[in-house]
Amino acid sequence: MSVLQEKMSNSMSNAITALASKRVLIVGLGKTGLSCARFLNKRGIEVAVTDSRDNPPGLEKLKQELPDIAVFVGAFSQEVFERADVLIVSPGVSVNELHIQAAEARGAEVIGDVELFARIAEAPVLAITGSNGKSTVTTLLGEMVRVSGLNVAVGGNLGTPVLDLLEQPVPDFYVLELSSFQLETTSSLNAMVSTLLNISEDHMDRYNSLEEYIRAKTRIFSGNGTVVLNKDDVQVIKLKESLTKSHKIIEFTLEEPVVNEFGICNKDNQRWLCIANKNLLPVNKLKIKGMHNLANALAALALGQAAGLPMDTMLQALQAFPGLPHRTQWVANIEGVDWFNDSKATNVGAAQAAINGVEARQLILIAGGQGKGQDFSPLKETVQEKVSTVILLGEDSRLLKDMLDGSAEIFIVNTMNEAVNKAASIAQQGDAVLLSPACASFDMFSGYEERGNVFIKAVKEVQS
Ligand code: UMA
Ligand code: ADP
Repeated sequence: MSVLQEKMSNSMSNAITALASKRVLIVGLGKTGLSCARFLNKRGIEVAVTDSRDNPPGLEKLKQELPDIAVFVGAFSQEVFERADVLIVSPGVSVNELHIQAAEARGAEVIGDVELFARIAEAPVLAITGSNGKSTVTTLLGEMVRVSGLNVAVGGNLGTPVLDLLEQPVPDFYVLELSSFQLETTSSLNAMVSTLLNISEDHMDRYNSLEEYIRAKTRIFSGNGTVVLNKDDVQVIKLKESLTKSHKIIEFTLEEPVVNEFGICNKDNQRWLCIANKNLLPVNKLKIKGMHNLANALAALALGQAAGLPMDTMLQALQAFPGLPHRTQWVANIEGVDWFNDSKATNVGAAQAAINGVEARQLILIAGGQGKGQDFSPLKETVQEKVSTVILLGEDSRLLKDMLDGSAEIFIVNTMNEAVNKAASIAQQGDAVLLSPACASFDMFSGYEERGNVFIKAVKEVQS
């Protein structure tokens, strides 16, 4: 066994041994809960699992694969929580949940899967959070590592639970997308480089205030790694003061950058991505569009540079990156009208970015769904400036209509098909139709992917 392998297996066994004498309860049986149960069971740790739904998504698989594990479904029971020394809580379950609070008060340890991962992982972690752009930056940075000829494991909120990444051979880097929910239960991350891309209201049904949401996000900076900050975001840059002593900071901006910053320069009537006054790549070489995507590109370059990746391979990966589905994804041009699927825009900040990023004679916006308690008012000004018609659907369509009243022509419809047909009946050559809901999708769909796919299907029907 090499020294490195020995060190790795020591760290794995220390974290696991610490759990061996404890009664471990996994809270939540979705992707995360299932991955925790598999991971710990494989290493001989006895666990129990609980979920407050009667038939949680991971139940069938758990029963098939690990029939001996104790599972408690239906309303959370005090008795089950009382027996636990360590709670591994899924991101969808709030740590303010009464049973969790009570367990913590009597001395139980409350962690998440990312915390367990952090105690075990032996390769450096590059960590990304923010209200918007996380998945894009995470995927892009993962590509930059890969194109640089290194091994990378990419996961977290993006979809692959972090403990699953530990089942693969140890890579050169872990690139993790982390949500505020995941960060709430994480304290040992110590990322080599981390970033908080931006802050706009989201998940206000889970947090008591924007400050509480920001506090959860800033946990990504734990340790003493390099921090990448968005100079243009007032809420983000406010955090700089508290960080300067322990962290090296790199900033990015959509303005002209100064020393060591990444930004946008104008030269010979062209816009360039640059570092300080050095041009890196003309903006028109990028496949991903919109100012928000320039910010994402700059953030990824800054993260990659701090991780020691070569600039030339990073730029190669950036030029080739087509973007992710459901993020300002171009779907079709039908009789001169461009259709875009931005179903992943689940909050106002994301929708504003997409609306500002689409160029058209007139823009028709399809929005609505579950607002998650967020303040819709910042959307009004953006709609007034850029949007001619708004078509609303979903649970909070009335709330949105009241808020947007007077800023554009507004229609309320019942289904995505109706929304698409309405948009098709209004749009004229040179216009664009953008699905960018500013809301979660769970009132009508299984998630943003299904919502985007239903939209695409309806658009294709208009086309045929
Ligand atoms: N549950 C309870 N009681 C509750 C709430 C939830 O028992 O009060 C149970 C549910 O019944 C369900 C289980 O918890 O069975 C679901 O767990 P979960 O919501 O944590 O979902 P997972 O399937 O484990 O997926 C999670 C992330 N989900 C959330 O944060 C809500 C996934 O992010 C992530 O991809 C996955 O872990 C792997 O890391 C999704 C997401 O929507 C994409 N994230 C939010 C976002 O991006 O805005 C933060
Ligand atoms: P996240 O993983 O944080 O939800 P994504 O990369 O999946 O972020 O993008 C989701 C949506 O957020 C996009 O469809 C777009 O509307 C918007 N968006 C992406 N990047 C940014 C950014 N840097 N600033 C603001 N909005 C953004």
